[in-house]
Amino acid sequence: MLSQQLEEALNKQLNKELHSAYIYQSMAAYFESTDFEGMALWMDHQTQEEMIHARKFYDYINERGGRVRLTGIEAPKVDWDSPLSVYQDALEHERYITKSIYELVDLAQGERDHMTNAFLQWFITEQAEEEATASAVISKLERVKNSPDGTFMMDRELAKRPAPVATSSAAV
Ligand code: OFO
Repeated sequence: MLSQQLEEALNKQLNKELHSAYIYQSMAAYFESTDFEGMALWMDHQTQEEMIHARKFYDYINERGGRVRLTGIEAPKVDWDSPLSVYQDALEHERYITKSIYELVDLAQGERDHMTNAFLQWFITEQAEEEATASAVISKLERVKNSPDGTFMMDRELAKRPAPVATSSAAV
């Protein structure tokens, strides 16, 4: 059984994951509007990944006898100056999510809730990957930022990102 404090914190994280999906879908829409179809697809796949994250929290709260409570999702930003600024925002958002996961881990460890602590370890590994992926795209976009041809080639490269595959529900 989850403590009330942990149940609330996990619900907040579930909302943040849905918000992440919303942010990435808005980034995809921006890329659609500026004809960067590869980056739009990349962001669509990132959106799907965030929905998988949200689902893991949803299933875990239920599995531990908690109650999922969905709340309103904050409206995302809709416009950017360039592909580079989109990915910079993505990295900043991922760093914020990493911090949020760390706080959850601290809470679970403080309560000696080893199951929740174990559940959250998957997200720590995932956050390392999410930050590294966004950083790698930023480095490349920085190199080609004054070259329309280079940016177009990046768009084609980013189109190769495969769709995510859900592993299992809460018990990754
Ligand atoms: Fe982007 O990792 Fe979840 O939120």
